[in-house]
Amino acid sequence: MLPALFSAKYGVRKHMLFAVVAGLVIVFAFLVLPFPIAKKSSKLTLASTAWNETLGFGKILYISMPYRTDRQDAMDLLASTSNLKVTRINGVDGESISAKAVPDNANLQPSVLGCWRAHADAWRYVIDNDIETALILEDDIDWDENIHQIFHDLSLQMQDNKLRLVMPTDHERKTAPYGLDWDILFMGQCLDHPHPDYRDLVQVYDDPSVPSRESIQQEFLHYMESLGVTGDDVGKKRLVSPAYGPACTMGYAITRQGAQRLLLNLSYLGLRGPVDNDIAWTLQDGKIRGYSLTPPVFAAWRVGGQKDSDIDGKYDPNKPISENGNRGGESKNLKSSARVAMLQHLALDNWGDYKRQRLEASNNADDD
Ligand SMILES: *[C@@H]1O[C@H](CO)[C@@H](O)[C@H](O)[C@H]1NC(C)=O
Ligand SMILES: CC(=O)N[C@H]1CO[C@H](CO)[C@@H](O)[C@@H]1O
Repeated sequence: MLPALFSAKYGVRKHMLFAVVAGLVIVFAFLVLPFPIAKKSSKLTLASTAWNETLGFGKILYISMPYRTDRQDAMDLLASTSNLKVTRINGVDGESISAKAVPDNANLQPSVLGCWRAHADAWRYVIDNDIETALILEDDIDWDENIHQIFHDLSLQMQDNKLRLVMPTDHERKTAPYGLDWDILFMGQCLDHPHPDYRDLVQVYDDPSVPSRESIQQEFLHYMESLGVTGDDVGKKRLVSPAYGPACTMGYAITRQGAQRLLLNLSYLGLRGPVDNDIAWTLQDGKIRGYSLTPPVFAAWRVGGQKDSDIDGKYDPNKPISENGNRGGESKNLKSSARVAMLQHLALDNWGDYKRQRLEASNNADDD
């Protein structure tokens, strides 16, 4: 009996000891692990959505004229080699737009109107499909092969963004890797200039995928300089700053509210010029809130010749259609072009591989 009694007593003590230790651990956890650690890890969790197929956005849309099947092949191929999923929005032939459907006071060439219409369709898609944020791309672009890492780093900045006017809501902290405090985020502009009174509003951060100074176009070097990024920082830092005069619509993100504001000011109320000009004017009027990323992360892919533009859909048979071809194409402001990387990733030397295998086998046979 004695041993049993002893072990029962010992068992009670063991349970008590366990309870005390567990209690201490819980108290310790509450005292010593306050919010910053939890916050940091939830920021990282949210940023990690940049590794998903839509870069942490609700959708990636791209605009392409229905007849540019060559560009659609290229976009789907490029996206697949970067583990991205893109959804096409059809480009619009301006001639097909009824005079009644043209916004008030828009006195524009059909091709310019068609370009506006395609973007307006993308904004509508965002609203109709209840998408919180979408990336909108044109079909002739390139990006860096480390695009997921670039957006992961951007997310950490945007979640903790000093350009914000109000603290992020719980909903934003949970679901919005880039925040929801903006209407439009320019990432493929061909130039921008800062608001003269707000040059202090800039978030500067390290990004190992920023190209060297030699690969950055003058307009962006000037832009960075006017915001105080000079010397050795050029080629190392990326900037988030308020968009004020961006041109080109190659790559930008919008929030649902951004889509509403764009449709309001650039359709319902009228249209004052080409879509990118009117977005810039609306930013200058202060009627939408936008940020720009500099250097931009989306760039035009250029092959030379008529393939580079879809302005009126027609082509001149007496002029070159493509001068350099995709192998000789180029894009600017990128450190490591995904289009160039794609050629290497998919390169194969099938018969060479068989030949090497055979050689190896016969060498091994000789050794035996
Ligand atoms: C990627 O993450 C975002 C943010 O969480 C989400 O809205 C989107 O649906 C995700 N995309 C995919 C393809 O899962
Ligand atoms: C086309 C159009 O009417 N745009 C308007 C957008 O909003 C600003 C500010 O309200 C107006 O000045 C523009 O005319």
